Amino acid sequence: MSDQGEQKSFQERIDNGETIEPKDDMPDRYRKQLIRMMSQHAHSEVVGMLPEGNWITRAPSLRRKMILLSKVQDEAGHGLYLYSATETLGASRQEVIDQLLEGKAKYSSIFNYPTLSWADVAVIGWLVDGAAIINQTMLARSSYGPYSRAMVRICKEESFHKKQGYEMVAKMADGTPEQQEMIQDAVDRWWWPTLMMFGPHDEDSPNSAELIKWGVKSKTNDELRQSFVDRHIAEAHEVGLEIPDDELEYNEETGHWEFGEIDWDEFWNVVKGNGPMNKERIKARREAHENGKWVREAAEEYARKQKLSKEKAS
Ligand code: BYC
Repeated sequence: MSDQGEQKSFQERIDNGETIEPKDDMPDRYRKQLIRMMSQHAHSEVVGMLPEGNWITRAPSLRRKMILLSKVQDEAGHGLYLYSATETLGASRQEVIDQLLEGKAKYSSIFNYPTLSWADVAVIGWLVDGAAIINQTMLARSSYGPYSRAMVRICKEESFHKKQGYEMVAKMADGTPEQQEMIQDAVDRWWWPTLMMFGPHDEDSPNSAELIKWGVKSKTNDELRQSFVDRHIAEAHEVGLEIPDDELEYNEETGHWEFGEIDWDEFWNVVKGNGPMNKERIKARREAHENGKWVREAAEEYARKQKLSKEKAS
């Protein structure tokens, strides 16, 4: 779409709240932005299985193990929806996965932190899935049909993920002194990295204005971060947990919590690949990809045979 008139009518469609579908004309830049964002999102879901997956074999009860197994499987499913949705834009699954395995693709910074205790599983469900829901509820109204429809399904599952996390957080916060210490320690370690999930401040976010203009996002990074803070501080206080921020203060006038500054050097360091677990995460994905090679080959062979037998029959 190079013609200015076409670009204008595309913008009108967006402004009228129409959904853009894969075969519709769209500006190259819209397509590129979506491939960038959706593939990063797909990678985040798949890499995001690793921190919690670390605890599957050590879950403290059968019930907790079943919940965790099902949650981690859900994240794999989210990755599949999102890789499929990205394919509708003409980016092959192979191409985007190769970028991840070569260490060239971004994925959410949050998954480059280690899960040191069982309490981290609870806090990931509560905070990380809680942050994801706030962001993804907005994306469920995104202008690109396949992305928004994937988000509707994903949000339903994320909502269960958050509930199971918060239930576990509440239980530990009401448990033995050791359990209370464990859960507070996990909150102390995950709070700030979770705030980083929402991305840089609006003035430092090169993509936000364009994504908002095209109806992909409808809120800015800072607006979403504020919603997260307001909601989760109330939930923390309800179960007697402290938020590790000395500057936290409720502003009666705005009705919002004011909070301290994020360590942006830490954020960019993690995004650039130098976080505590970046190398391990990519190594684990490469190994999983290599171990799954026979499945991909078998599926391709099956599809080839099906095609041959259909051709013979016709
Ligand atoms: N980490 O211009 P900006 C889950 C990058 S998984 C890494 O504001 P944008 C779950 C950004 O990509 C779901 N990189 O970008 C799974 C850009 O770089 P490029 C996680 C980040 O796109 C398992 C640059 O910084 N959710 O829920 O407007 C277990 C400038 O940023 C980050 C998603 O993936 C970051 N945190 O906004 C449990 C949501 N932040 O590409 C749970 C989908 C920024 O220009 N994505 N960058 O080189 C989004 O909503 C948006 O892309 C972002 C960034 C808010 C992340």
